[in-house]
Amino acid sequence: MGLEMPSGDVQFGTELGFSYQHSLQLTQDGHIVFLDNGNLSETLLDTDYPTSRAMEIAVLDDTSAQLIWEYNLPDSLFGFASGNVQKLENGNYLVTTVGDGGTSIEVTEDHEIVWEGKYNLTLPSGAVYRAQRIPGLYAGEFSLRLPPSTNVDFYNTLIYSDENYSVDILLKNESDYPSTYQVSWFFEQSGFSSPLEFAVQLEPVETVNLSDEQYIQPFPVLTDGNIHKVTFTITPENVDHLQRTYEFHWAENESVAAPRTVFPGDTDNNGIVDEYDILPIGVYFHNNGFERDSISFNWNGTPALKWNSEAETFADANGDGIINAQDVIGIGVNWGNTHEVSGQKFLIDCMDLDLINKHKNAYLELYHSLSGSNESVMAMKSLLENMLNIPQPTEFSLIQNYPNPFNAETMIAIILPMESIITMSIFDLYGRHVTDILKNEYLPEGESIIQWNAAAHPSGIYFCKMETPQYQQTQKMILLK
Ligand SMILES: [Ca+2]
Ligand SMILES: [Ca+2]
Repeated sequence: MGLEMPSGDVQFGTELGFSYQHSLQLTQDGHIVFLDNGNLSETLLDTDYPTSRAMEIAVLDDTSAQLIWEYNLPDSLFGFASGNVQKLENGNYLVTTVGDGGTSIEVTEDHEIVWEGKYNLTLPSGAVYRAQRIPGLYAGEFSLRLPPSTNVDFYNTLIYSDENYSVDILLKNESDYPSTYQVSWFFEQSGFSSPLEFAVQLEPVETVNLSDEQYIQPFPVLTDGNIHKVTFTITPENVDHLQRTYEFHWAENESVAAPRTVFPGDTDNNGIVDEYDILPIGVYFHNNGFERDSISFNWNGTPALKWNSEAETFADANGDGIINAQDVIGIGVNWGNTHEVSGQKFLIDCMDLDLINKHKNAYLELYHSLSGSNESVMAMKSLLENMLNIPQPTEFSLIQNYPNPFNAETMIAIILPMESIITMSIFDLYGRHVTDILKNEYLPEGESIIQWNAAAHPSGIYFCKMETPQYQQTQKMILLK
């Protein structure tokens, strides 16, 4: 526009004297910012060398514009083509030129260069076209700062030193964009059955305390002698891959937080693995607690987080976080092993009838889970038989199935005076062999329950025949569909 246009259509602006122009930015106040490549500046503006310029103009009306700001680039940064100017939020200008291998400079209103970037490109193979400063590549980045506390570094357990037990959980937007974060948090053992969720909107670098009233209120800091586990999952909206989960435990003091040492199978922690170690498993049957790092019966002192009831910590022999019949295996595996006792013993009195009766069903389930005839199994069985007054079978018996008549599933009980090899077959009313439910299988001494699903067979009378090398017996059953 420094010259008359051949078309004759452009009637104004020639006094600005620019020659070749690249890229326009419309600013928020309606001005136009652009780069004048300045190829003809020596002619039009009488410069000493071809001079590229950054310019900001205000268009006043259809026929007039006003120069707001301009900046002449030094000789070395002359850019004959490409380049652009971006007015930044701070009021400075980012000027980009192909000059000197490609250069961006940030220039203040007063023409001071406050930042420079070199692209080191060589024509013709490489040249900078335009450059834009953006707030950041990663929208939604964040950090979560956990409460100030003493970290005992065991399963990420924090100890509260603050006598008010106040808790700050600080979420910071680490990106340069306003971001919304979905927060899902879960406080185990607090009575919440599922994670609680809410959203937080944060400006760039803004920090909020998630413990504040509008988010989590009140944050449940408990001083009940237990370790509490807290899980936070933060998901920036629309940036799911940045989702992170934070887990930590907290305890009110060192003695609660300190690791307990579990020898798998010594469930009462009295220093020896014997039949009495089945007793805590019955008392704490199906209770849940903290898992250990690995599930193992290795006879090592394994550090474990204290469970709510400390005794339970030792009853979970394998460390999977639940107390069940699996943990009895640890007694068998480590039978007779001893260790030096540290900490409290948690002996269960097998003569305490109230306690034993209260957990009778658990003990019966454990009793029936015991199979085999090695020393540990025999000793535990004998202990439980005495405790629970379980009569020892002296005879073989095939008990009438239940339910009967049935549709289409029924249960058949077998009682054996010793471990035996069993075949159990079904015959129809005409004596034709229908199926084998058991074929030469070993069953333990005592009672076993066998299920038969007759869905594939028609209604009618069937006979169930149990055979062992020493004994056989048949029962009649009615399938009614
Ligand atoms: Ca023991
Ligand atoms: Ca377990």
